[in-house]
Amino acid sequence: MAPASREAAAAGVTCVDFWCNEFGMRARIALREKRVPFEFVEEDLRVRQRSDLVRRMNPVHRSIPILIHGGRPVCGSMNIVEYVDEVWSQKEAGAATRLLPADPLERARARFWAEFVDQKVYDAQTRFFTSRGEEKMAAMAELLGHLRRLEAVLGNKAFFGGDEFGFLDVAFVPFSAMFYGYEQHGGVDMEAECPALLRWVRRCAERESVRDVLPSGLDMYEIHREFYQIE
Ligand SMILES: N[C@@H](CCC(=O)N[C@@H](CS)C(=O)NCC(=O)O)C(=O)O
Repeated sequence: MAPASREAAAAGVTCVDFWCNEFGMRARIALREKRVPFEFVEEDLRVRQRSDLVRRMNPVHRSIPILIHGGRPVCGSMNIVEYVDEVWSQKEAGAATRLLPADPLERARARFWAEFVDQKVYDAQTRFFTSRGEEKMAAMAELLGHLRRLEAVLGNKAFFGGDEFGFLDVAFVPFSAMFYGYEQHGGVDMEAECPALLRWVRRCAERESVRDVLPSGLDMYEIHREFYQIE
């Protein structure tokens, strides 16, 4: 493990992740929103075998991201976001207050749509990248359908929860790094297909937390080509 910065050591927070992991980006955005110093330990997903650290800290799934706080692991990206939101709930200078809405109904809705991203969007995106021919085109159409549904949830609001950047924005914004790949690989014009989502992406990108974490569309596309062996 690389030596931690003094601040990260003081906070006792480590995030084990790979730079282009959509799930892990959520954890890192949440930590940055809350101004929590943390050590980043890279787990290279291009290497098949998971490290001893991952196998020890997440023996059930052996997946990343993993947040290690005071030596104890928290696994599952949205679980990590909720944990960070609860533990660092005090307003630090310039930090986000709560990522989850205060209202129970709004909280339930935010969790519902975050799960929709994990199940529907991620699944269609994976099929889009891994399939060929008609199957690929069907996956793209399905993916666009899911994105339009999310666009309807966003409506005229600045962010999914209203005026403030919050839980569902954190859950979904990492996927926007793939939009360039959808265009290059699926031949769609994202601006024309989902204009409101694209405005939301630009709004999110004004945030330091998002800019610091999200890779460029080109870098994401290149690594997906490598992962999925796309010519
Ligand atoms: N539901 C999990 C999904 C995490 C996940 O699937 N991570 C993948 C990378 S996208 C992983 O670590 N896979 C381990 C491997 O490929 O060996 C979460 O939200 O954290």
